[in-house]
Amino acid sequence: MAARRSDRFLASLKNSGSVTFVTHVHADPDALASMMGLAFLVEEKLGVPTRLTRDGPISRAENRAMVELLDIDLVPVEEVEWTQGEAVVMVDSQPNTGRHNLAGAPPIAAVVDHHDTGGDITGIPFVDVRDSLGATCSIVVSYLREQGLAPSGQLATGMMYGIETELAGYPREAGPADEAALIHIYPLADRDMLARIRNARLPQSYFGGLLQALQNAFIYDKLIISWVDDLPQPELAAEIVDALIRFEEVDWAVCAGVHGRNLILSMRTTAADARAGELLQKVVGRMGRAGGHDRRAGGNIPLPNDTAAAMETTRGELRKRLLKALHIEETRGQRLVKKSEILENLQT
Ligand SMILES: [Mn+2]
Repeated sequence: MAARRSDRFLASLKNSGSVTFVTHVHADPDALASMMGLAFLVEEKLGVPTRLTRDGPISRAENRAMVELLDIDLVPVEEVEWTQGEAVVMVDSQPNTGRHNLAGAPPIAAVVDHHDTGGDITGIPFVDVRDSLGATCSIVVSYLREQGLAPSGQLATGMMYGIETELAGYPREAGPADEAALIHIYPLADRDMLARIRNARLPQSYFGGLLQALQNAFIYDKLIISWVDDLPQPELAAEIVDALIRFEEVDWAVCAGVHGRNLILSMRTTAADARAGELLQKVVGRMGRAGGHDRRAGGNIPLPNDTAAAMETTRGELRKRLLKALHIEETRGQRLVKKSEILENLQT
């Protein structure tokens, strides 16, 4: 009988003294809970210590609530002191796609992911990349089931939220394995904790960012782009496009917001045959990095400096490439909210 995936995953790590998990920049719930679940598997089955890392801050309110309530211990990846005999496992991401500060790290032993946009996986001993799945957590749940391990309430809550956030609004990105995973872990999850994560309280900066995003949203035919000068936190870009894609006049939504020296990109589409991850990767090209799924994508373009001119040049180039990729004629964007209305609202 051929070895099960979870057996092969464990076999690839069996000679390691410890296992460190890494994931993409600004880890999301799927990434966080996948690391938790695989760390549990490794500790239970191999008896070696594990650690979880983060690449960049986690600032979205729900994700911070998740980290706090589930008590997830994360080491900033740039502060990790790599040791001899340690194995590195990458989850919810692939090498050379979503920024990883892995200088001085041992080679990657395993990759477990579900993104469409492939990375450089040649020579990696264990690879399980299934883009037919809605969430990496669903792969992790299947491993735990294969190995006969029952997750704790905390872990089940995390994986439940990881799958839920990946599928929210995009059920067609789910496969039977996602449904099976949800059905399996729902009875084990702490619904009260889940509710506290889902309804995490928001900082004042969230509302300022949202207002800025709406005031700077422009419609180009079937595309809407929100240009945010000052994103209070990078993950807000995703929250903004999730709202904008519900606008009935468009099929594509992009938020391009400046955070530090980076232009953070988030994209959504309702187009049935779209491959958003690949499209955004092509659009961004060598300007930066991008990746994602059929209907959702994200990316980031480093700005050469923090002058308004540099920002305008980058934005202009991005707009041109987006319009071209979506076969939209170069036009002046129409404001989502008229400037006169914005000014009028301020006067009353
Ligand atoms: Mn994911």
